[in-house]
Amino acid sequence: MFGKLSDYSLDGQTLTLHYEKQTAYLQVLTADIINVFVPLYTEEHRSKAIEDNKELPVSVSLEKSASYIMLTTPSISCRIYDNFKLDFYDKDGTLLCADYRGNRIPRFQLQDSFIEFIKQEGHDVDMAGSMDYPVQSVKVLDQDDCIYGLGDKTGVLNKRYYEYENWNSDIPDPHEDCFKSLYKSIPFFIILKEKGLYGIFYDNTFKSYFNFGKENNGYYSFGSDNGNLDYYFIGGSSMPDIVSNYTYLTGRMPLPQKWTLGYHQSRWGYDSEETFRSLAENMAKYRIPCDALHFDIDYMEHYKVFTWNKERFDDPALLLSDLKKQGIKAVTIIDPGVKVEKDYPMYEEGIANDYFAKTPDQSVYVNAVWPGDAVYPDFGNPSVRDWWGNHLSFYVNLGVSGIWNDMNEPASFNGPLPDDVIFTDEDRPSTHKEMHNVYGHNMAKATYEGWKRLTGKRPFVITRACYSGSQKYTTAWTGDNQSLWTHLRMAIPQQCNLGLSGMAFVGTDIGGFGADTTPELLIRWVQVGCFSPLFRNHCAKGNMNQEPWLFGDEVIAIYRKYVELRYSLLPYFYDLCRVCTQTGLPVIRPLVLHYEHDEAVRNLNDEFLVGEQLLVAPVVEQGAVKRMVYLPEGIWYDYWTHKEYQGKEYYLVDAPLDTCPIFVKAGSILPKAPAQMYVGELDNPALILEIYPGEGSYVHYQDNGEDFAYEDGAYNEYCFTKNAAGSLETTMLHEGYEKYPEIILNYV
Ligand code: MIG
Repeated sequence: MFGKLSDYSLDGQTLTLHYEKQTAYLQVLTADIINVFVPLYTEEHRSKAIEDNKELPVSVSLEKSASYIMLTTPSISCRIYDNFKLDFYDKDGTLLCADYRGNRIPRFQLQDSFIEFIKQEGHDVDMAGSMDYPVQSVKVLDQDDCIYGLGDKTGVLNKRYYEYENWNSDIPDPHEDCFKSLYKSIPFFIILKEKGLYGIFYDNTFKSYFNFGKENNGYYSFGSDNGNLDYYFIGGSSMPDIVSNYTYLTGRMPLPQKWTLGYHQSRWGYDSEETFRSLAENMAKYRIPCDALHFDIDYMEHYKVFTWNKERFDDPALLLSDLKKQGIKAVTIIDPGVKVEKDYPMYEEGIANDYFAKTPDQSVYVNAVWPGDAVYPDFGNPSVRDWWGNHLSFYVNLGVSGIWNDMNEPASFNGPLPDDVIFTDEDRPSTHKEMHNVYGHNMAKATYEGWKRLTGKRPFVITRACYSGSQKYTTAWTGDNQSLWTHLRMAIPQQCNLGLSGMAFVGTDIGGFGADTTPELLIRWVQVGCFSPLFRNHCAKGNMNQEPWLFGDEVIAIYRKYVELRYSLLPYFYDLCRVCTQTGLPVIRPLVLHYEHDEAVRNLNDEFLVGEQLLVAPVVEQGAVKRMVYLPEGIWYDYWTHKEYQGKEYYLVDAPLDTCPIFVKAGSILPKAPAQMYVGELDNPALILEIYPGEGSYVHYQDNGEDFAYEDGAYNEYCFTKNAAGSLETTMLHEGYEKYPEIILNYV
């Protein structure tokens, strides 16, 4: 396709390659990261995920040999051949990633006549045929390669042998393992090899396709209908290194407000002041710690965003301030769709300023969502983002503490928007086809930036749809799951892969959104969900309510136990968020992230790590009261009983309904807090350190948990180290905030 390499030149860290039929570029960004760019669509990258210039000065050399030229950085080298075939090597000369040179050989093909025949019975014929796209790359797969990442896709942790698409989709049907897309588009994956590993970030916002060995076991491919061939080869010496490098490029989650790590109660259908008051009363009555109640679309007037229903809410500002006295913050939903209605300010202002998406003939594009006929703010336009962000003052002034963005795939009641609807890409007109996958991203960016301007606090934004890099602006939930055991199981690999893909602050609807939960399912779900950064029970209108007190004393007691567990571990969760801001490593981690050489964890779907110190092996099978647990190398302690286990072994452990098996790594120093009903109930409480046998050290972070004063040094950083005699030494790495009145040492 490209022909022979006729000429090339290295300018700084960018290599320009002139082929007979095409010009291409390789840019060395860091020792580990090389961008591959073929301007098939625009001359520039126009990335939504990568915002600043990420090129760091590194030494780059170029050598010529008979059949290729070789670009070398301190860590990787790339051999460049005719026809734009590229092979990447690590610095020891091990081939990591080779372009595939052979013919495409689909594993199976069906005759057209037979396809028509089986379609008659209603089968969805899923051809594993050759995926040939105008923009694509096909690379060699080795026998043992495992593939991780790709955001919120359903199914198992290791994506090898499966195929996926990136097209943000609102799918209310039960999410199945075979779904190709869900709400999010995160075109980043990690290939873990028998020897070595690397990541690929394919920065293309058009509908994209990923075939990880389904077409043929010998190669994988990624491609799109349109856009540039623009991808980053990401090297690194370990999985954490690759995740760090990817988040160096696309950004890391900012430090959250501490209360956002508390418990959130939600339901679509909480629709009046009395409902919210009685929820708060029940939280107190049943002693369930709680930091937030969520206001779903029912708080609005006729589903008009930036309005509040006066009939069902006498005085929202008073309600919110009363809730706050009890420590409970309000999070309100905001959908993108703006109701078409004369004299409705959001509509009128948007029309007057030309802020909504247009049809190709330049009239305002109208579709239907909750408020009926609605128009779509053109969030790719910076002025629209400012306008939207400024209007958030409506919520700030009422006392709202966080914003939850829904329906921002964007969704409609009439299926996908047409490809040719006109949206803006910053300073140029674009189309829905190109901007669809970044609509949620741009909405989140508008929300984050507006909230920060208005409040000076760390914004709390939740989104359903997003793109790579959205972690800089928003947390996310996994959308409309259902009260099904399969969906509880799915929550683990889904959150692990989101974390590997940069989205560290995530959660699932605890108890399940659609369908009806059961007492047992709710309990097993809270045992998993209490480890998600976003810890929220949410369910759909029309289904059984799932507040914990509706299921009797046993459920309340067990539910409370896990909410309390979470509150006791809040300092640990907050530390993990701090670590994430610095390294990009997620809070919830698949075991393979830290034990990549252990084959037993490469396909492990029902256990996860919280940071490096905790391993959670929840029960995700109905009726099970024991389960098999795999512990990786090292010594581990049962969190509840302190029983010692030797790693690299399988164990059958007890897990009655009130027990979620949790293991603590030897040498751990777990920071804990005394019991509270909400974050900040106790003014500067003591820090408790739970100290496990074995050598170890731990860095702990402390600040006011709310604003940006830490950026000017208003924080403490402690390093706790256990010496050989077992006693603890504390070093202050940084001092800039009021210290703990007391640090309590609990030796296990
Ligand atoms: O079409 O706002 O995923 O969490 O409760 C349903 C109502 C719209 C979908 C979200 C869900 C939310 C619901 N929304």
